[in-house]
Amino acid sequence: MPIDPTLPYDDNNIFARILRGEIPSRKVYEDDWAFAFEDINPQAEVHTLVIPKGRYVSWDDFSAKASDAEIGGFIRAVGEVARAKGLVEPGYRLLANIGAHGGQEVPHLHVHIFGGEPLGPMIA
Ligand code: IU
Repeated sequence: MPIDPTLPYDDNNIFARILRGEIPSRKVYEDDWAFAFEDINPQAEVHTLVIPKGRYVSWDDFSAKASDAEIGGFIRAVGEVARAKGLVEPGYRLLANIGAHGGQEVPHLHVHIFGGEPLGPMIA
């Protein structure tokens, strides 16, 4: 079920629990601002999720409420993950779903990194 991105942050959402280490994940990167792990249902040869450590439901509240340091740190981390996975050449795709029309299922901001193969025009 797509989530309502205007709802308050739920500290028990699954990605909050992954961040706290209560649920295992295939971690690929972590720094002060972000945590990255492999998607459990990959839609491409490489499908990694990057999440901020802060309590943000979606790109909407993140872009509105996060500090410049959080935003900068998170965006830099997304690039670090892509570089660490060797995706820069021949390229990759970033995606963030927001709310019902975006098809967002988990109420903690996540950026999908897709790559490792030529991608079609759209990917969920
Ligand atoms: P969405 O943008 O909210 O639609 O994407 C949620 C993603 O989280 C989706 O690709 C799931 O496969 C992925 N995921 C996960 O990696 N681990 C989980 O425990 C759950 C979802 I629930």
